Amino acid sequence: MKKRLGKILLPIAICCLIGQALGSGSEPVRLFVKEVPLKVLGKELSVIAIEQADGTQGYSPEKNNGFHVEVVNQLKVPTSLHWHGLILPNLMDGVPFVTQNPIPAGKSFRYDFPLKQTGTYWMHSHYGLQEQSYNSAPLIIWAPEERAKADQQVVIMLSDFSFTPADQILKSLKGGMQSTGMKESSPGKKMGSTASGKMSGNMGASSPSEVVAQRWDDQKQRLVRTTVRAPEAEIDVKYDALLANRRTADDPEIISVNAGESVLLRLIAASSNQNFYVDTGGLEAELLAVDGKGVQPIRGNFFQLGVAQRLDLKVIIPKDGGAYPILAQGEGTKLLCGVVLTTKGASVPKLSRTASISTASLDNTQETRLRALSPLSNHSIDRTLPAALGGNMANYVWTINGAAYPNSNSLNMKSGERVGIAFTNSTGMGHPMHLHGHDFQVVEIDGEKVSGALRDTLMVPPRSKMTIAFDADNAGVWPMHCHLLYHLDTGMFTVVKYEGADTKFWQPNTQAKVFGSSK
Ligand SMILES: [Cu+2]
Repeated sequence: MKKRLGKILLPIAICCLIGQALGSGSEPVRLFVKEVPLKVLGKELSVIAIEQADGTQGYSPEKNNGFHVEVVNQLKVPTSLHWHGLILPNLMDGVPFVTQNPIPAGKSFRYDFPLKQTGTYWMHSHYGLQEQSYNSAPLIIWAPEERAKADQQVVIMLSDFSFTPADQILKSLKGGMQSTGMKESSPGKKMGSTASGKMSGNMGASSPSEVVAQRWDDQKQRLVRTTVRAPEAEIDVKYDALLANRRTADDPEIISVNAGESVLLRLIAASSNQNFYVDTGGLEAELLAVDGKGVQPIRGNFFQLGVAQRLDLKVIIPKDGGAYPILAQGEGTKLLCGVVLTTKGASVPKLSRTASISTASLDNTQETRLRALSPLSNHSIDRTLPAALGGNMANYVWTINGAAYPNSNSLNMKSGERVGIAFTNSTGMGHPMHLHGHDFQVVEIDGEKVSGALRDTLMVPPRSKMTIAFDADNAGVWPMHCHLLYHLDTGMFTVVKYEGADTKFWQPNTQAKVFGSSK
């Protein structure tokens, strides 16, 4: 038996070694993009999942083995998967009409590259509005130091749910804009209408009321929940429910944990248009990483999480055990979702799907406190590119530097430069801005210089100015866009382009044609 096993294992080992040396050629993990049933609030519907043959959601490779995936498109329509936050070769980035052609129905596409990072990442379709149908999954990159962070680790994917199909949400956003006739006021006010199946809800900047917000408790040096009299956050899509690991709060995932042990919560905002506040309640948490990248630990029990961002929160289960809900409230809503951590024998509380009051906008309370564990090298910025975030309400169009995609405007740079991008948000909504293919550092927040977090997605709050910096060391054509799906699909999308980059796949006009297709 041992001999037989040796016969099997030896060729595999040799194969792996060759594969590693070449950076490709390893046996890929097949990821099936397929339709699956999902029951939400008593109704059965068909959504999308990214699963391995054994049903595992997504892909969680060992850093040292590299990334080896064959995406098999089992949908009836084209797709393409983006590996969010990964530093990878340009043509592996998975963005249709920027770095590759879409994967046709029934076809597959191979992705192979070495891994440079570890920690909490995720994958999602970059095709049309498929992300709203949960064409997304976790992507955790393992290494011994990631495993050593806690006794137990839990992935919590947050998403937003509407009974209204995504293309109709987009239609009502566009239609709603026209019918409300708000043309000339400030972009913030103009962008205030709300789309949902019912076309009801938070219609823009409200007058101050009691809302949930985050506060830094200076005395105890921790991030906490507070309530303030302030306007409710502006949102433009009103969802029917929020989901944690695809489940509503009244039917939450119950996760067994051990008394006295540490648990690392890897939270992923895989939502399409909904930002969150994360509440660990009675468990004191230590924020260890944002967007997969280490920060100097910050304590607290209340955290901000913008669309597409991640939080690694370490909690310790008390010695006498118990049941501990981990909740997320949607920004500008009363909607809640969550999971429950529970020790053996503890009675599990019922969770409500709604909070008693709504929330304020995400702001810079948390971001100004974050310090990268591994900041960029000490070097001044060679080139600063402006990125003015705006909106034009006449037809629900969101813009970067006054232009809506598709256009061939790009932010241009040269290899070897330290590049800054200066965001100014003149609108009334926050925009979670994502740059593909690079880690960047937050270096300035509202006029104040900081050695902030390394990230791949930056929440730029309403009327805020923030500057990021990164080293132009990964040539190509890289998308940079708002990660609110209905903003990116209506123009808040551009590319950063290296001088001399190969642009053969970059076809803005063709890309724009599939924006807005929900399948
Ligand atoms: Cu946006």
